[in-house]
Amino acid sequence: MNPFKIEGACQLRGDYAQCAADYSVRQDYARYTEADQVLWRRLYARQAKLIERYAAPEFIAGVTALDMADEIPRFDRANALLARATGFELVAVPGLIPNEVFFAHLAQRRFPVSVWLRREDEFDYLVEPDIFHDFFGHVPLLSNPVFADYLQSYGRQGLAAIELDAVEPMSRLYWYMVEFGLIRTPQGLRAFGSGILSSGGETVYCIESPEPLRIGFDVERVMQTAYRIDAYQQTYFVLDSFEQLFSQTRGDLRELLLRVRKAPAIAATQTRPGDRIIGL
Ligand code: HBI
Ligand code: FE
Repeated sequence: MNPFKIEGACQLRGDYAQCAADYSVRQDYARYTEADQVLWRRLYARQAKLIERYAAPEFIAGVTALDMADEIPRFDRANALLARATGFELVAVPGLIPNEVFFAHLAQRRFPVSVWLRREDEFDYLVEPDIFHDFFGHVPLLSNPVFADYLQSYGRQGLAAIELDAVEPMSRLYWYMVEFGLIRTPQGLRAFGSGILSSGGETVYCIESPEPLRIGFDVERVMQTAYRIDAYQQTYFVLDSFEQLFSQTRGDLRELLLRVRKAPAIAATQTRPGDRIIGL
């Protein structure tokens, strides 16, 4: 039962044969090999060194609380912590799942986490989200109350966007915030996006490189901006706070979605009058 193909990939990696109607599966911990555990520890060690300097404090706090350095995390243990922190619950899934199922999980404060781990030769890059991208990249911020509320609200908005045939603007919002978002802190720019913080190279690049554009967050501008999935981002959007993200997106987005859905996309290499360009 393969939900959908991602462009270019002939077949999704995960095993969809056993999943339930909501695409959930069991995290069969016994299936992880010692080689998987060694690879997990190497991936974790690489990112743990980088996040002190480059990650948002709220992300670092989540990583510390989840205590995942020594072995591939057990979802039931993480769920006990998340239940106390924000009421979010992890759902084990075989990999990417259809938008409407993904949105429905978020709308019920459930976050889908892939169960399989990448191969050794994918240490630096892989196309589909594996357990390291999903757990190390996404789960820490599920312990932050404002971000948790934002994700649930995003799920609800995503379900409404399907009815309006306006999923693309919602996917861009997810991409530029949840996957590749930056945030200003008293110590300077920091990353909170999962696509960044699960990647060794992009964690440094997004803060240090003079190449990419860094533009102050504006929900309509983000929804109109195209993105690429196979290279470092050419534009990053920068929050002043997580409250800003939540407050700009919690209302009724219908009107905005219909407006953006018809507007031409803005290339990730372009700026627009009114952009708040943020320097290094
Ligand atoms: N499925 N498991 C999983 N993880 C994702 O991050 C995910 C997904 N399906 C759809 C999706 N993301 C994107 O289309 C989001 O923009 C919704
Ligand atoms: Fe992700």
